[in-house]
Amino acid sequence: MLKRISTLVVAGLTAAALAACGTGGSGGSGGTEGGGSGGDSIVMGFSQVGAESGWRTANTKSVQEAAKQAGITLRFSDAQQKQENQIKAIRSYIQQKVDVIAFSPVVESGWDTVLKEAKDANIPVILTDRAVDSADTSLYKSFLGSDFVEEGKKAGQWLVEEYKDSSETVNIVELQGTTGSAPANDRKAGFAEVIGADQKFKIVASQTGDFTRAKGKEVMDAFLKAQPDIDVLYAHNDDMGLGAIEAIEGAGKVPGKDIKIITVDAVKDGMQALADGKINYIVECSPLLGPQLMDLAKKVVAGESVPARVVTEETTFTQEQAKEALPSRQY
Ligand code: GYE
Repeated sequence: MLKRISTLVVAGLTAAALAACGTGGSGGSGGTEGGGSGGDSIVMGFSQVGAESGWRTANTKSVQEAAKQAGITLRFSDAQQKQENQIKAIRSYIQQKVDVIAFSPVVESGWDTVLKEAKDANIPVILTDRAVDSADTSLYKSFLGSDFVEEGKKAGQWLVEEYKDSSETVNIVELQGTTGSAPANDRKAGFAEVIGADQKFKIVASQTGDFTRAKGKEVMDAFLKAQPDIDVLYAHNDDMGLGAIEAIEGAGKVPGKDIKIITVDAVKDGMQALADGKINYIVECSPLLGPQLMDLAKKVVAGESVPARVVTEETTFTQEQAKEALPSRQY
């Protein structure tokens, strides 16, 4: 009983905090809902990972704009890359009896309890962008997002092609995304699988840069000090790659030439660096998930069945392709 009361108090406080600092959607602290279609619009609670990268900023914008467009009232919260904040936010949405909960899980593990609470409250959950590793897939209705293993493989395939005529050892350093996150796990695995077929590829150092520019620079600085001979950097996102470029230039080396760089995302800043020759190849990961998410939400709330998995369509970019694509790049 005590536990239950304290849970309610925490949830209540979180709800107040969310209403006070929420950036999107209804913005109100209760009472009548905003949203396009009057009082009875669908209310979605959305727990975002954070604001760690250009990708994330574009994703947040896409979700907020698509909600407005669809007449869905959005209650938005930013978890600042902390799972405990996401769990609090989800509990708060359950207390608020929202119609649907969507979230991008910062890490893969540890969601079963809170997802079970949502299910018991009959509130459907949609995973967006990142996956959970729950064995019970009935805990959520759908997972909308990229195939991160495939992205890692595409990065590896470019490297294999780039070095196909060389038999010398290729020393690779890897900047991983947030530890335990689906994109970090899968981009690492896909890449390792492809390059693992040829012994000449060696990952000499691999560490997390938490998907941020600052951490990417810091870890690359350390790599450069510890590793005398780096041929390639594989960064799990553009932002870490951009931070690493600063470190490489600071060490008097030329990014894109002395050290070849492969990243994932293809946000504007990354594409600019690719067009400028500082990055060699980018695997696209689309953040524009908002419209598909709102479609799924409407169906789920209406009780219609939806596909368990919706995979985002993506491409890759060379330096030449980046120059062409940049002027019309949306994010
Ligand atoms: O690649 C990275 C962001 O989950 C796909 O998260 C997303 C990743 C994206 O911080 O830039």
